[in-house]
Amino acid sequence: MVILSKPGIEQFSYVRNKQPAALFPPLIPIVDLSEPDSKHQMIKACEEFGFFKVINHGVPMEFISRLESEATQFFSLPLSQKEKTGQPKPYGYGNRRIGPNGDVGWLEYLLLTTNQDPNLPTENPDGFRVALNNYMAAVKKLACEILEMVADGLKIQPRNVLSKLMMDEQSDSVFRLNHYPPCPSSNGNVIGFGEHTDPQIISVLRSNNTSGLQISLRDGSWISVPPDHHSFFINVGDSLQVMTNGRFKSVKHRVLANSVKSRLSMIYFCGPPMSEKIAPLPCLMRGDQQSLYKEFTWFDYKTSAYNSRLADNRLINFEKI
Ligand code: GA4
Repeated sequence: MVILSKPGIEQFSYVRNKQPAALFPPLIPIVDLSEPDSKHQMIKACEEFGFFKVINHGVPMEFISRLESEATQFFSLPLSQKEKTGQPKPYGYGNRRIGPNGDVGWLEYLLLTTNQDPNLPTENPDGFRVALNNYMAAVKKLACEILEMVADGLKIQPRNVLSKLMMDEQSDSVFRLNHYPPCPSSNGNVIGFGEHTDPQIISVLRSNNTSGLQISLRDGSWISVPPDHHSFFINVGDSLQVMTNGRFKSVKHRVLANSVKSRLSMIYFCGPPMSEKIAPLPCLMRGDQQSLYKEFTWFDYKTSAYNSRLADNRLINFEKI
């Protein structure tokens, strides 16, 4: 059994004013990459939800299972061993504390940069490293494919205008393994990871078959995302919201702790190089349309994000008044 370090359960956040589940909640959009129409389905999903599920994604199941098993082994190590990874400043092993500004959640995690070999204090660090590299390479390829389909769907050229940011050697992408141990006293309302939007372009998430992920709809209501360990889930991040001048909206999401089962998720956050200007793509601007946002780089946005609390609206400081 995994014991999380302090703070104790009493210091955790709970979902307040939990609404009764809607009788007919909208279905999460599913994009089948093997279908000819998938790019249009993607655009619709990004506009309406900022979120969709991807099937027929081409990521080999063996890469997924291998990393899941390495991650499970890592999280089952004694706390003192896991802590040898170093604190997440910003990369390392984290337990309950999220980010530098006082947020806490019912989870432990490993936060890694995608272009440096991590320091892993396990018995077989090479096995874990190979599993991470295989998985990250396959998911990066999937992310690039999705970004190229988005460019096609938006009729923008060249089609690698977004994916090239990820292919760049300087791309500031981040990888995260989250482990949410069961929270027996939770009643399903303890916050595992508090509500937030992701600052990056898109995030590619895969989890085991334990529920917990919820997304917020445009009317502010929350819906649960049924888990599916064979599929990937894509979040539109704040940077893509800006690059589409608000046509896509970044999706607010959160994770609730499960009272019985462990949840394990793996997320690849697609970030641009630090010096990249984050601005509406000129080819998307019609006539005399103006940018809704001030000029800024990914470095500016990331710096501001790391000074914010999880639930803050981070884009508000970058909007033109
Ligand atoms: C949210 C998306 C990614 O998980 C992350 C998170 C980061 C962290 O956990 O250190 C942040 C959060 C995320 C946004 C606001 C700041 C920074 C925690 C936090 C309170 C790795 C990221 O890039 O931004």
